[in-house]
Amino acid sequence: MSDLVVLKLGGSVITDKSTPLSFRGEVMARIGREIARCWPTPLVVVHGGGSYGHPIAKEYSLDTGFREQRQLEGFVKTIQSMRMLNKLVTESLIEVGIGALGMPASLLFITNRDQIETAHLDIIFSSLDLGVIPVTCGDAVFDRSKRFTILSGDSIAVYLAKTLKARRLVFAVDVDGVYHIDRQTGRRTLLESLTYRRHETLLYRDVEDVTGGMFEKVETAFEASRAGVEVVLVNGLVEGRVEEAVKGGKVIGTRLVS
Ligand code: IP8
Repeated sequence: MSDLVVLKLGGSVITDKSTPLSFRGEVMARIGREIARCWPTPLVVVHGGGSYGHPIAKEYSLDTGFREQRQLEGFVKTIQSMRMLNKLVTESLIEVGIGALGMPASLLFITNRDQIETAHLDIIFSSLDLGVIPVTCGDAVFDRSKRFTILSGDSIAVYLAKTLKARRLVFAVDVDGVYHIDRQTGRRTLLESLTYRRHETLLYRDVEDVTGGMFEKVETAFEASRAGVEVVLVNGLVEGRVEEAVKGGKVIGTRLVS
């Protein structure tokens, strides 16, 4: 187990999902400053698609794989759009003095039926070796069976945390963590820790993207937890939580318990 931390920045944290192509520059700058204070923790940053990825991916049904010629336009447009967002995220980190290198997932991963089959990790290893933070993202990628698909940032973050044997995986989301919702009263209680059993019984009420909502996120995150990675979900919109979670401190959020 290394000291590596994988940080997944949710698309709903770094973009405004109600408006296409709206980057939350101030939020990202603040998260950048928090990351800078975590130095010298080795870190890999993965971000979601938010308003740069999901609207186009949905419009062209990219998650279904190749069905018609028209989708190719959506495939390349999604990749272009995610490159723009990846560049903005990487630039925000560089602006606060962090050595960061953007590397869109379309050039790193090939999937087979949505599962990562080939991963070009050399670039990630070399970056980490040099003390440069790799910054990748959910993306449209080639798929051996479906021709292409959408690979979520969550799947990438979990894959990297497991493969690189990270100590910790932090999900920065736009809520405080996972909630228990009382079926009768509708009252929500934040769960500080969450077992898989409990997760299966919870009500998850959120809008689903092409890559799924909170249920899918937690489901995927448990794969890392089962592999021995500490997993915590925190609110990336609240100052200080990303920093504390990356450092492994006590923070408001939900920890997964395997
Ligand atoms: O926002 C999906 O990544 P996610 C990326 O992490 C695209 O689910 C291109 C929709």
